[in-house]
Amino acid sequence: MFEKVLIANRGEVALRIHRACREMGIRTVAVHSEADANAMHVRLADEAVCIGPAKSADSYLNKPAIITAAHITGADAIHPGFGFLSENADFAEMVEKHGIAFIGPTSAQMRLMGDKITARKAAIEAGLPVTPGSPALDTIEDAIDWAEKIGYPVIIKAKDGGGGKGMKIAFNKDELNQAYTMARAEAKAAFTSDVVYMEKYLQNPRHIEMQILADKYGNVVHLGERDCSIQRNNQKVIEECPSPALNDAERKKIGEIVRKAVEKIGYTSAGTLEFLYENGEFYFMEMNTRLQVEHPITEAITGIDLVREQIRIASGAALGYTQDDITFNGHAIECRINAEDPSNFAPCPGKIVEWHAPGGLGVRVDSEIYSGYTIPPYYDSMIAKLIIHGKTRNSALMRLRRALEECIIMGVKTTIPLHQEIISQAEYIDGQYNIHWLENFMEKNK
Ligand code: MV4
Repeated sequence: MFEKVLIANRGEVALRIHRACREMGIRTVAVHSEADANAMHVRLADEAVCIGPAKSADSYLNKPAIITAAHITGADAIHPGFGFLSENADFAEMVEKHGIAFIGPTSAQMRLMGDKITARKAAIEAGLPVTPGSPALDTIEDAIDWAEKIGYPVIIKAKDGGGGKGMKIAFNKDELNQAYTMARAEAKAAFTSDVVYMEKYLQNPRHIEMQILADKYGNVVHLGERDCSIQRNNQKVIEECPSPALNDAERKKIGEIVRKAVEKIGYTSAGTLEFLYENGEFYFMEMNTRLQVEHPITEAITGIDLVREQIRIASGAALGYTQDDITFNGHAIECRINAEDPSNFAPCPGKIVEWHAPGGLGVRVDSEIYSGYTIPPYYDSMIAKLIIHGKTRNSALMRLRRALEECIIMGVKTTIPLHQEIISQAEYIDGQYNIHWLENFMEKNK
């Protein structure tokens, strides 16, 4: 087992990783930018190394600085968290080459599943359901041929795209030319490659993702699904598990398909397979080869500490349990609380004058903020995650409503009112929503 883990991240996930290490008797190294010198995980870690100025490019994305910090502190493993370098295969490779363990998949697995076209190919070969789609489209003629084969509407995506950038939809042949040309132009401007491909466009899907854990001996388990459809601008706002749209038979079926596919791919560590779900059918979209922001809701219903399991797997331990040992209890919902103006989502950094966290049975708050803490303007605006667990979805919703009322943050505007608004809507309460629901709701209530 590792003696010392360097946490190559900041904010609530850095504290989350520190906590898992602490409970495992592993010492921690916090790396931080000059702007994060007063962060809680920096204070709690056994050692702290300043790796650069506030700008992420010069600190949290500074590969040599992070690896040097690992060497001078004698860390034998690095946990990348999520975001930043967590899915950067070059970084994972550099870490491996420096004889330090990377807590995550191998760089080769990251490359295979991180590229949308190779991931789609690997998914098909591993038996995962995908949307009808095309290979790379070199010319508009290719696009026209493939659109005829697939059937309109179609969506054109950039190979290196992500988070909805560079996607264009065509409902008929007249719209295809512009969609293809715009997608390529945007891809060329925004990404390294301007390669684009096409899929059948699903008009009102849900976004359901499956959590898996795989060790280095071929053991794979799935930890159920998370419904992440409540989102805006490709930013998740509320996530829940289990999904209100799935019954136990569907959960079991897709779970087994995913488990077998991950075995075939030979993936190791924690991973998440993202699907679009429409009319009872799953369509593989992409795989996230990292721990995800919303992992705590899966922890709430399975009782499994995902960061602990990532560390155990990276250290060469076997899972020690099989799918039959995994049980799902109750219902969990996560609200991402951002320091943003809820009327326009403008980031709202600044000093937190007063912070009172909610508590009680089934209430978890993952956050690094404290009274007197100043939220820096350099990083993303998420400042806390409220994770609620209850026996049923309704009891979880009642508890969430109570916990949001108890959550006091003075000094900065937050998205708490938005969460209170969403969970009071009948369609949300009935679980009847898809990926467009929140944007439509906000449009109607502007
Ligand atoms: C799609 C789709 C509909 N049909 N692919 C958005 C970013 C990336 N994850 C892929 N995305 C989508 N791909 C097909 N064939 C709709 C989306 C999409 C979306 C997916 C999940 C969560 C939120 C979304 C918001 C807009 C579009």
